[in-house]
Amino acid sequence: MKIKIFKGDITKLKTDAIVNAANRSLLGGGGVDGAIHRAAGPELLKECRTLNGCSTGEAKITKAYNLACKHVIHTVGPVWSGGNYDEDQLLKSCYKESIKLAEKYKLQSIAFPNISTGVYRYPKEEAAEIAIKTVRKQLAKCKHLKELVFCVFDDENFKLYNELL
Ligand code: AR6
Repeated sequence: MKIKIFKGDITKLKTDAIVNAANRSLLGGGGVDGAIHRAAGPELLKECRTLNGCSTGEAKITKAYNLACKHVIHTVGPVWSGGNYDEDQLLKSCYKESIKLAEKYKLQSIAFPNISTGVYRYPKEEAAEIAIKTVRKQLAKCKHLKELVFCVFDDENFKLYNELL
């Protein structure tokens, strides 16, 4: 089992799945969500419309259309509201449920963005600690997944993931 760090645009990755930090509507937005929808093309939005949204902490899978990967796993991270609204449990659940879905589809590789650390304002260090701890625990239960990429976009997350891993 390999855990890697990639700095750059997640839409360029050729892993079996890339994870989208979406919102509950699953109908697109800014940040990584906007980049994924732009690169995948309008068919992705069409499929997302059939999913009836997604609760915070849950995950849903679609095809990847014009992207280089095979599937997009859409998960909805918590909005940071100070830390007393189960944000940690909800963020943990995003990583766990996305890995469970990848495993259910027998995928061998998956790439995660730094869920909730952009528009949703989750403190980056705490988010990185939760992400790393949760994926390590969940990967130990997987038969198919062989590679997990943390796709970092900004310098602060790049530094944090390098230190913590
Ligand atoms: N590739 C990889 N990471 C990226 C990319 C990219 N192309 N673009 C941004 N990031 P955010 P959230 C990083 O705001 O905080 C959307 O509008 C970014 O630097 O995309 O979970 C959704 O529709 C940050 O580290 O997601 C929701 O409404 C990380 O991705 C809301 O934003 C997450 O930042 C979700 O907010």
